[in-house]
Amino acid sequence: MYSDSLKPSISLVAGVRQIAAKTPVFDTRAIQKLDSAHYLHPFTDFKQLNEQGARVMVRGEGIYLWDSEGKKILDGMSGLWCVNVGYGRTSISEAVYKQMEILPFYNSFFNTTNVPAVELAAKLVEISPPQFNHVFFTGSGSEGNDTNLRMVRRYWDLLGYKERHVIISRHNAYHGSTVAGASLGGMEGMHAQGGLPIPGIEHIGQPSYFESGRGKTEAEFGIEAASWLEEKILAVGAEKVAAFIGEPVQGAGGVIIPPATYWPEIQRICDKYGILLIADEVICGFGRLGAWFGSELMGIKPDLMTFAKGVTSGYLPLGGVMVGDRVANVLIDKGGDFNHGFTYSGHPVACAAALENIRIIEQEKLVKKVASETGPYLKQQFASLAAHPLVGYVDSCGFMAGLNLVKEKSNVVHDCVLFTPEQNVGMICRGYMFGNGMIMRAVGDRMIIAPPLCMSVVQIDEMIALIRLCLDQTLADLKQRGWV
Ligand code: PXG
Repeated sequence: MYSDSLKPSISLVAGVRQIAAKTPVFDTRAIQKLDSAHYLHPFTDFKQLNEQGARVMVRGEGIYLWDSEGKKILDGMSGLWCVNVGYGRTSISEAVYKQMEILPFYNSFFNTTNVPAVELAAKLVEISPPQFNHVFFTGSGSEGNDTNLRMVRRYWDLLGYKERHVIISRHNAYHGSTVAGASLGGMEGMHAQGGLPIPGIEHIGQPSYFESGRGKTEAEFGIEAASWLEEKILAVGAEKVAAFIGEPVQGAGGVIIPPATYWPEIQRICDKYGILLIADEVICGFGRLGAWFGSELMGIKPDLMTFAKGVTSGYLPLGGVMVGDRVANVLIDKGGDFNHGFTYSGHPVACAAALENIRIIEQEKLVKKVASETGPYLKQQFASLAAHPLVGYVDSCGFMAGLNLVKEKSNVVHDCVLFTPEQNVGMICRGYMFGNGMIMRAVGDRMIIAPPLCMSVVQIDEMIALIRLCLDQTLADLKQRGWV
């Protein structure tokens, strides 16, 4: 339990909205000190964080968070792309508590199973595209992509194609932080540490119109970006290529939304060479793009789909792979033992959380809302930010959106004058966002959001007003520095 100095007490701070009366108040400095002393955070410069002290989040409700200082924050990133139904859903906590009381754990090895895992498998099959009738559970998205790597190689081995082991992915993709996940991903900073990628993984360019589409229409660029896959297949040798993996919309890479022509062309190329298509739906799944899965929106028919995050809205760790009939039938009919799995595959409590989370998404029609009500409204409002003097390019897809900060605007997107990476303008802007109680991420100079799917039209207005205010403050700051 808490040491005395960390014990929560009830906030009675004047001026904090009524809802914050429930927010426990902690001794921030004491927690930061302990945090620095013992906790190594993910993707963090430890020394720098220790000097500055971590922000301590203590409570969440709907689309809002409160930190240990009682500050209310609008979470434009759904935690880490995952809290799709928003914070504070007591029905999920109740489902979890109930399952913990009945059966907190049992494994799915040695011919055993548990009721929530079975029910969830059936539910996932129900909401997935028709080619999916099976699921393999993991504890995270990274483990899901490790599973993909082993599964596609096993699939081709079983069919007698021992050479077909190469998986093609994209630069700036994010597929996780395990050795296979980081190798499949295309993050240079990750590859630079630990001798990655592992052999048998190749990367092609990402379909970023803003970065690479100069002189072309979006439609033309989509076809060109897909052609890089065919070039790579021919360079590697088609007989060696097992699969292509991609996020329908790249998340961590900076909300890279491909032109509408891109994914159908990728599908055509995969089909032409008989290559398996893996959609990494860890961010795009569970309604984020206004469909249960991003693949449906992009018009593709993947053989495997990785999921995690939104499956439980992040309330408990859970991930997995939806396994299409093409792969499942071979594994089942010819496979014998598949020597792969995790202690927490099909964890009953995580599965109970997922079932209740999906029930909420269905009951509140969140997928439909994002498709036809709040999603289009967010698109329209977010697009209005393009009028701001700092904003050179804006795009969005469902509840994922991004804008590029530029030094000088131009009607021709590719003629915008950019800031230098050293100026770190995205981080300056992010600082104003945090300062004003708004979580908006910076990926370079691209500012991105992926809000909870339960966000209302009124809350979208509140968020856009906050973003606009922060853009104004960033502009004033940059003017003062003489950068614009
Ligand atoms: N695939 C995709 C598309 C992801 O976004 C993973 C796999 C790995 O999932 P796990 O559950 O193993 O983390 C992710 C995770 C960021 C950020 O900075 C994004 C993720 C994780 C950490 C940071 O945007 N996405």
